[in-house]
Amino acid sequence: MTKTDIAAVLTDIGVLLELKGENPFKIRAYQSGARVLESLAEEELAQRIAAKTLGEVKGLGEALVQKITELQQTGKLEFYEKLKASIPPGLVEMMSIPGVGPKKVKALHDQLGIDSIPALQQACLEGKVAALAGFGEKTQDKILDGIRNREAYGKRHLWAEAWEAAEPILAGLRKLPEVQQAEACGSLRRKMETVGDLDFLVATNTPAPVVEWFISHSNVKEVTAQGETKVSIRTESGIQADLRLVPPEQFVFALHHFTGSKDHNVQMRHRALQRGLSMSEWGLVPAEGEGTAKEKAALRGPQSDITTEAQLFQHLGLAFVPPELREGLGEIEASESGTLPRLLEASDIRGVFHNHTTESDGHNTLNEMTAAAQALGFDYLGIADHSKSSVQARGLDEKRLTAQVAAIRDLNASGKFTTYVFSGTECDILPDGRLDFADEMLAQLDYVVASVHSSFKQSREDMTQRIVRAIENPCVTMLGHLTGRLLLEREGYAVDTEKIIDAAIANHVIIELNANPYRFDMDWRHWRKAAEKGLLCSINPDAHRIGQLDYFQLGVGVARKGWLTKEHVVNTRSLSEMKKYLADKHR
Ligand code: DGT
Ligand code: CA
Ligand code: CA
Ligand code: ZN
Repeated sequence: MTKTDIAAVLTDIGVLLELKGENPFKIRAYQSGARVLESLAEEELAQRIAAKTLGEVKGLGEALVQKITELQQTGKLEFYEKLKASIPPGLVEMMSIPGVGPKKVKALHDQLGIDSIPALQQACLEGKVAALAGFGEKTQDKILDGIRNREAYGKRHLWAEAWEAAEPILAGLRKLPEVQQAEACGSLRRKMETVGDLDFLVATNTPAPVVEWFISHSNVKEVTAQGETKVSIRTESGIQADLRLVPPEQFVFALHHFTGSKDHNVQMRHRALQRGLSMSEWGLVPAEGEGTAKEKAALRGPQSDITTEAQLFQHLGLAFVPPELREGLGEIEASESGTLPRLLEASDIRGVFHNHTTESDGHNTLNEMTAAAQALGFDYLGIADHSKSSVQARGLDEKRLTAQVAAIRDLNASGKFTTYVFSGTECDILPDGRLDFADEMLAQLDYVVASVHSSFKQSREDMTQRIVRAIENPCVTMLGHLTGRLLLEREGYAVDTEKIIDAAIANHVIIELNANPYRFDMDWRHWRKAAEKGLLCSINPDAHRIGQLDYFQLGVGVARKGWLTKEHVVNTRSLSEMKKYLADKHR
């Protein structure tokens, strides 16, 4: 465990003890112990534990030293586990309501027997909470509000929603004359599929006016924490946003630190230590000598030789690691050995497959979709409306599909658009793995996306077999949304991903990276290995209206996160290459 993790446990113990109404001195010992620990350098903690000199640090008594050592060496603490087990989980949960701390929870529990959020809500509605000493009407209203907002605020957010909230804030920060540099860090910068909170970082010598703007710009619902160099707000849409303000010379170190991920940072710090350096949000300083990293960075003054992340990596003998790859999943090793991939870029995409029109459940006509694709500069557009079994999506039967094929042929012949249209289908994979159309029908199309849209509850084995059977059909060009997941809404159906990937490679079937922000399916975690084995990816917006063709850009972000290069992605190919690929597959 790192000192930050250990400090968090100590803080937590303090809170739990307070909930139990323990002796205030004991509680304070844990609280201040956590602070003392935070101020130690990571390497100092390890050194002192090894040398058994942790007790010499002011503020760490015998009992704390023993507990910190246990945590550092085993990652666990029996005292803590027992303490947690002795407290109803509902009490801890109640503290997630703004303004409700351990003292209030204890009072509510002792005097009204409240041990959960629903019970608390009920008591508030009955006016019992206002009647308690130290509470009152105002507090009761605030608690009720907090409970109502909890659901909206407590959850994670789709990357696209987070970006929508972040973009205007970032632009606003960059416009301020006091701001030299501003960046959004954290999971947003790393392009995680969901984002917990936004992390903004600003380089400035005069933080006050920047803080002032940040807490009062148009999207702020509530200021949740405010200091001189760190503030947090909640936006109207319910997203929490942190802003940190650092002097310009510290910016690059803070940028790297707050971009994370935690795992990446841990590995980078370790690498720095091997080179006798201590790496932190404050700077890169010699590891030995007196003082914390912060103090050393302050003493040393501006580190003018490192002003970009590329230089920071270079200082540790590494090539620049794109933020999307910073998950501690081998990117540092690849960077060291010069084998980092040259990641896919949005400008590499030449066209997109898997798009719907008004023929099935889309909102725009073939003409409108083609015009929009042309406006995006695409060389080709693939139409793949639903097949007849998807009744709720007005899936096409053979007759309507045949008519659509003819309409697309005519459109291409008309010379109306420079964008070439491929005719396809998003063909349902029936519960037994057969396709919704016979081969004779499918053979008239340029390509086939095969997708599961029914019988989601099949066993993992049946579902896997079902999909593999579809993949083995020579008419299938690509597999649609592998798991059918809807992020933050619906788990995907259970499948043996490995097996499906292998079947796709063996049968020359592409797997889609569905770029709809709710899907991002197949998950980025599978792509690196799959692509190394030879799997081809298609980045598919699954657009149901013209504006959604743009989703391909989100898909590129996810593909980058999955270590994909231009060569791994089929729709980076030119129109003639694409025509040839599809014709070959048909044969
Ligand atoms: P999120 O907000 O849950 O989607 O995920 P992140 O990655 O944005 O995490 P967040 O907002 O808690 O912190 C932003 C970055 O700051 C994180 O990616 C790495 C850095 N960081 C925060 N806490 C720690 C920590 O305890 N240890 C280390 N090494 N880095 C941390
Ligand atoms: Ca974050
Ligand atoms: Ca954060
Ligand atoms: Zn679909």
